[in-house]
Amino acid sequence: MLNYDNLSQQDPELYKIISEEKERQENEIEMIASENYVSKPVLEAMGTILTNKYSEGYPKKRYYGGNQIIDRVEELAKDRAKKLFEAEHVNVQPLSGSPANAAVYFAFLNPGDKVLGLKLDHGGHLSHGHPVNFSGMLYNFVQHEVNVETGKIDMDEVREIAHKEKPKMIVAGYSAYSREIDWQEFKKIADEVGAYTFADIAHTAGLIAGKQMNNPVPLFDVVSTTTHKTLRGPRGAMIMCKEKYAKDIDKAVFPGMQGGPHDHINAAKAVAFGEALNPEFSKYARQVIINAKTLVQKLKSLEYKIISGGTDNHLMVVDMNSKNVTGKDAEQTLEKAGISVNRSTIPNDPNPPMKPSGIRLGTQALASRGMKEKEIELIAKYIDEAITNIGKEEKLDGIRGEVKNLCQKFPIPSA
Ligand code: DSN
Repeated sequence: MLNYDNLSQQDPELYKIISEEKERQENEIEMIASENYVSKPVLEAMGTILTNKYSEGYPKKRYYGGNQIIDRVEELAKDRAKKLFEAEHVNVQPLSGSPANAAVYFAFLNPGDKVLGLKLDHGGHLSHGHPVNFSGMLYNFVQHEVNVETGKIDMDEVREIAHKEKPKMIVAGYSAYSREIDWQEFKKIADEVGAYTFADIAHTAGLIAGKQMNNPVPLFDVVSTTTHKTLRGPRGAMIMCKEKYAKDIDKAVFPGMQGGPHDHINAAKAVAFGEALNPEFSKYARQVIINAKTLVQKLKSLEYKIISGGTDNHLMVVDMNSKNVTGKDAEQTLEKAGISVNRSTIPNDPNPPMKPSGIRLGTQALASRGMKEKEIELIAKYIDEAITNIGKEEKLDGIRGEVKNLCQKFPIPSA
């Protein structure tokens, strides 16, 4: 860990809690598809004095003095992001994924406008129109589903709904969908009905930056992403768009949605984008996908049902009905065995979201630790042993010990 001498002396109570979390991260397997480990340089940038500054506005157009150096931080983050994703314009100020998406809707839509997106229980995101979310409350979302048989997005259905509903915007890019997305076809459909194209690549940004998945940025009107998932940067987000929408997006983020940017986080974004521009990052992105495919294969051989039958990215949704276990029980059992996953709905889930039928697994954090196929096979075995021994505390403790031994051979990058 970085040097926390001052923190440990002044606030031993909090320092102890953080140390325990560090130990947990070091000794447990992280398979939540939206998490990762940042590098030490990213962590260092987040802990800098840049947090002391207020800088409402944009480089050279701030509402506060003393921003001549902060401007350079933000410009660096923007330039690197543009290069990484071939973007015409980038706004690096969004604080997180949902506010970034809110800013996109603010920029392109009026309340009540129609948007087409994927249903949450089919792999979509809350901010893609769920009724309990601001997106579903403010805008008129119509939603498509994945095909019942294949578990994949059915572009014929998307086209049919788009032609019938004539949405003003089509959103693609998901939180629990394991397949490549046909950005070209989405763009074609949007052009047919005169809709804006919006891609939310929060989950796959690192795999796109690492050149292992297709990039919607040159094609779509606007693209949002978080920076902390496969992209391995600090907690935060950004929006990329065509130059012609730059002003609208910037206005929607500030003053539309947010106050002052978090300059220490923008500095850490710059560091992470720099890391992602390094050719080594492609090797990581490639290994993430190899690991995910290996995990699918192994789990299938152990008779787990994988939604859509496989994966093209870092994640998969496992239908735990194939083992007569709920997603909640699977999540809690795996937690006891030292493996973090999250419960997940499956398409047309008969069970409620707090007790859904599936779990979602991701392999990006494992790849960041340097784990490869051999370790993934072992982890699949631990998962299966844990699920087979639900309720047997001693057995789960034993697996936890084996997990810890494995983890100690692969230190986390941020430690
Ligand atoms: N919480 C993120 C995820 O787990 O996918 C999305 O908001």
